[in-house]
Amino acid sequence: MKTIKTQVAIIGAGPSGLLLGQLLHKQGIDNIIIERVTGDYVLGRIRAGILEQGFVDLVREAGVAERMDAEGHVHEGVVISVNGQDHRINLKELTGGDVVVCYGQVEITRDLMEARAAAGLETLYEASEVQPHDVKSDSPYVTFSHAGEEFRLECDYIAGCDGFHGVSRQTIPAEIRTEHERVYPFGWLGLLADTPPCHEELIYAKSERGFALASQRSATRSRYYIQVPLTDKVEDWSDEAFWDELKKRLPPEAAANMVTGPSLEKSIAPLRSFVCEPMQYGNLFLVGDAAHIVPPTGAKGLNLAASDVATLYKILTRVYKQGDKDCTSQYSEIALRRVWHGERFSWWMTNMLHNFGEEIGGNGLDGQTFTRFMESELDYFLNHENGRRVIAEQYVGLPYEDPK
Ligand code: FAS
Ligand code: PHB
Repeated sequence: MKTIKTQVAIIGAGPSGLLLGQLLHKQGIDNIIIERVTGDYVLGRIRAGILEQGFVDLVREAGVAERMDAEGHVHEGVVISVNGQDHRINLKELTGGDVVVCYGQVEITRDLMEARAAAGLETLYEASEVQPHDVKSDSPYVTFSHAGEEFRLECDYIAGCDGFHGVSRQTIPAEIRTEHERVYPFGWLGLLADTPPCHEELIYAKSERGFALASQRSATRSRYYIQVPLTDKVEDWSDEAFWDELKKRLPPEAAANMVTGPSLEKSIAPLRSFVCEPMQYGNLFLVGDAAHIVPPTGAKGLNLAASDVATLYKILTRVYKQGDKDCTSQYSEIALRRVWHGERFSWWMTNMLHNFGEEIGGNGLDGQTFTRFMESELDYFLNHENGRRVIAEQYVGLPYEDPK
């Protein structure tokens, strides 16, 4: 077994791991990333598209914002449509200036990968049997296989950035972990196409037929979703059937502007709310999807990963720059406070905008009664400025919290 050393071992080269690695590098903190698949495989995942202000600022602090600033689209508002009636949430006006940026997760990940390679930082792709050890000690380490060789990576801290199906969360003993979960009775069928967006801003549409979302990646590339039953398979949906259903759910003007085309990618994602507490165990810190999952209705998944990264980055910088090791104990509490705000907002938006059919949608109500309660809630929040402000503040993202 070959022994190598670093200060921070990062498991996972998704956006969490790459962004953390870049920020630590900027502070002169040595880190190595261990990734299970190839870089191309990571880039092949079509995921998020909306960046909160805090995420944008963090990418700039990491020194990787050039393409995002050049190609990302600033969105000052977002539309919530209810049975064809549009309600524009003026994000900038209601939050005193905050906005969101439309720039794909794939692009952010690509930019971070390129910056890491340019800085000559080590990312070990196609690693296997990755396993954290002695995380409660001051000398934790990670073992793994890579290119036919066995490795022991000795470090001070381990950042578990390895997503929902990773190894890090399982390293926290089951008797220590509390896991909260809500699995929704429907999924999202997503389609990516090289067609111009049907509207300049995003449209979250609630209709009698179910939820739909009109999003975008650029002026020439669109991203759309429709709510589908969990029993649906992606092969059940031809491109034509998707476009027809999408037009029936979006407001009339957007449907009329719709430019259809062949799908570049089409997939069904299940929706769940999930939180693991605590988000740390000894010198192991869970970051991003390794610790929490949200339904994408609030555009929070990637953005909550970013706020975890910001918290851990600030704490580790204090450890190495000021010798303040004790501040590591604050990570889980600070991260979870913002995670739960994002979880609640995403759960709330999902409840208000989807049709629950017969499923018991929560509070012991049958689906149709629950849906009626939620329609009334949505009606109140959309038709009162204070209600729109609540949505706007959460959508642009609550402020990040600094360690004490
Ligand atoms: P990731 O899962 O992205 O990355 C984890 C990395 O760890 C992966 O590269 C994986 O290969 C690696 N890994 C796993 N196990 C390992 C092991 N044992 N050893 C080494 N490496 C290991 N969020 C939004 O904000 N908006 C959206 O619209 C949205 N849509 C989504 C659609 C889908 C289908 C999915 C699945 C997620 C979506 N998300 C969305 C959430 C998503 O963007 C995540 O929040 C984001 O990828 C989180 O990044 P990471 O925490 O880096 O986790
Ligand atoms: C996307 O563009 O993929 C997207 C945007 C906003 C969401 C969910 C997904 O809430």
